[in-house]
Amino acid sequence: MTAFSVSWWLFVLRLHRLQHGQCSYTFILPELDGGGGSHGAVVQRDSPPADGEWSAEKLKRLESTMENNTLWPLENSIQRNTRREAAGLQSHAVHNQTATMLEIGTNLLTHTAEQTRKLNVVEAKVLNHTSRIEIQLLENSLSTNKLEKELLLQTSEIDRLRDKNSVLESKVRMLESQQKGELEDMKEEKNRLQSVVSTQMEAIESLEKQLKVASSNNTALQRQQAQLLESVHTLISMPLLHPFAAGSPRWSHMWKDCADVYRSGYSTSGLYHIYIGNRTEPVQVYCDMETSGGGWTVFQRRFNGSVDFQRGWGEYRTGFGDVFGEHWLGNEALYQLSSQGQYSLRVELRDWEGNSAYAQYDRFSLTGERQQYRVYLRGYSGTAGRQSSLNTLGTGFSTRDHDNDNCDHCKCALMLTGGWWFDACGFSNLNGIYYNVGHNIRKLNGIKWHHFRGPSYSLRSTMMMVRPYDF
Ligand SMILES: *[C@@H]1O[C@H](CO)[C@@H](O)[C@H](O)[C@H]1NC(C)=O
Ligand SMILES: *[C@@H]1O[C@H](CO)[C@@H](O)[C@H](O)[C@H]1NC(C)=O
Ligand SMILES: *[C@@H]1O[C@H](CO)[C@@H](O)[C@H](O)[C@H]1NC(C)=O
Ligand SMILES: *[C@@H]1O[C@H](CO)[C@@H](O)[C@H](O)[C@H]1NC(C)=O
Ligand SMILES: *[C@@H]1O[C@H](CO)[C@@H](O)[C@H](O)[C@H]1NC(C)=O
Ligand SMILES: CC(=O)N[C@H]1CO[C@H](CO)[C@@H](O)[C@@H]1O
Repeated sequence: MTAFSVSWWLFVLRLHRLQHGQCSYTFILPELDGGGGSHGAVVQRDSPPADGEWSAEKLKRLESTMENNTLWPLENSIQRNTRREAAGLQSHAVHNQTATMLEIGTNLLTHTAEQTRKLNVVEAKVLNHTSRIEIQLLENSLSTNKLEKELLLQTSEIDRLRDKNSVLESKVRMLESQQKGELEDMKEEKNRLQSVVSTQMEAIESLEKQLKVASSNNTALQRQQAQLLESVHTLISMPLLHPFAAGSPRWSHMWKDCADVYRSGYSTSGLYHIYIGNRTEPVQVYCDMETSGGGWTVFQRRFNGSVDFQRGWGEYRTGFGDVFGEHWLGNEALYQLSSQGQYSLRVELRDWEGNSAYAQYDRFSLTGERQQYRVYLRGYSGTAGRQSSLNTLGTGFSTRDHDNDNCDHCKCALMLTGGWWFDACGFSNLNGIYYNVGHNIRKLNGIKWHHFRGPSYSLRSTMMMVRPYDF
C-alpha cells in the first residue's frame, strides 16, 4: 500500500479514502475554505465529501496538486481537461478520473508488486546462491580445517619421527662412542699383549742363547754320550732274527757266562750277551735258566734238523747256526769260556717217544785248538745210561777235514758225519745227521747216545751246556 501525503501550509487538507479491492487509498486533498475555517489549521477527515460544489473546488486543487506532484503522462491531459472543463465537470468525471487514477495506481501497484515479487525471487535466488556459496565456503573451510588438521597431524608425526630420529641418532652416537672406547681398550690390550709377547720372546731368545752356551759347554759330554749310545745300539741291533727271541738280548761287561747273568737276577731262559775271557766283543749265547737250577751256558742245541751239522773244522771252531735255534757255539768260545774257571757239563736228551734223559759231568775242561780241543770229563751222573757215552779221557775233536780220532784206519767224522770227540768212533755223536721220526732208527750216522737209546737210534733233541762247578 502506498500513501501519498501532501501538506500545504496554506490550505486546509482533507483526507479522502478510496476502496479498490482489498486495498484502501487515503488521499489528502487541500480545502479552499476561506470563510469559516481559521487559516493555518490542518484538518484531517476520513469522511466522504458533502456536496458537489465543494467537490469541484477540491478537484481543482487535487488537479493542481497532481499536476505539480505526479510524473505520469496522463497527468497533463487530466490537468488540462480539468482546467478547461473545471466548471462543468460532474462528479461522474471526477469518479472517472479517480477510476483512471485508481487504475493507473492499480497498474502501478501491480507493477510494483510484480517488481517486488521479482525482487523477492531474485533476492531468494541471491540468498540461495549466497547460502550455497556460504555452504560451499563452509565446506571449504571445513575441508580446509580438515586439511589443516591433517597438516597438523602430519607435522606432529614428522616432529615425532624427528624426535625418534634424533633419539636414534643419539643412541647411534652413544654406541659409536662406546664401541670406539671398546676398540681403544682392545687396541690397548693388544699392544699390551704384544709387548708381553715381545718381552717373552726376548726372554726366550736369551734362554736360547744360554741353552746354546750350555749345550756347547756340554758338547764334549754329549759326544761321549753319543759314542756310548752308538755302541749300545750296535750291540742291541746285532742280528736276532729268531721268532722265539724274548726281546733284545741283555748284556753287561760284568757277565762272563750265564751263571753271572742268573746271579744278576735274570732267571728267564733266552739270549744274553756275555764277555768271554779277554774278548772286548760280546758273544751272544742262549742261557738255560730252568734246568737243574739254571745258569747254564748252552753251546749245542738240536731239535728239528733245520741246521746242517756237516761242517768243517773252521766252522766248528767259530760256531754256526742260529743261537736261539739249532747251533754250535764254537770250539774256541767254549774253550775260552771253560778256561775262566772250573766248569760242569750237562747233556740233555729227548727221544721220539717223549722220554728225556740227561748226563752230567761235575768237571768239564777243554784244551785249546793246538791240542785239538781235547775234552776231559769227571764225575759222571745222570739218567742217560749207567755210564758215560762220551769218552772222558781227553779225546781230540775231529771233523771231516781234521781227523783226531782214535781209529787207526778209519775217519770217524766221515763215517758218522759232523764234528765230535770221536774215540774209535765211540758211543756217542750228538752232531750226526738229523733224522725225523720214522727214519730215526737203524741209523749209524744219526744223533746217537748209545747208553740212552742204543747204537743206531737217532734222537729227537739234544742240548749241551756248561756252568761253573761251584754254582
Ligand atoms: C469516462 O470514462 C469512460 C470510460 O470509462 C469514457 O468513455 C468517457 O469518455 C469518460 N468521460 C469523460 C468526460 O472523460
Ligand atoms: C536453491 O535452489 C535450488 C534450485 O535452484 C534448490 O534446489 C535449493 O533447495 C535452493 N536452496 C535453498 C536454501 O533455498
Ligand atoms: C761355558 O764355558 C765357558 C768357558 O768355556 C764359561 O766361561 C762359561 O761360564 C760356561 N757357561 C756355562 C753355562 O757353564
Ligand atoms: C788274556 O790276557 C792275558 C793277559 O792279560 C793272557 O795271558 C791270556 O792269554 C789272554 N787270554 C786270551 C784267551 O786271549
Ligand atoms: C726249526 O725251528 C726253527 C726255530 O725254532 C725254525 O725257524 C725252523 O723253521 C724249524 N725248522 C723246521 C724244519 O721245522
Ligand atoms: C497549488 C499550486 O502550487 N499550483 C501551481 C501548479 O503549477 C502551476 C504552474 O506550473 C502554478 O501556476 C500553480 O500555482
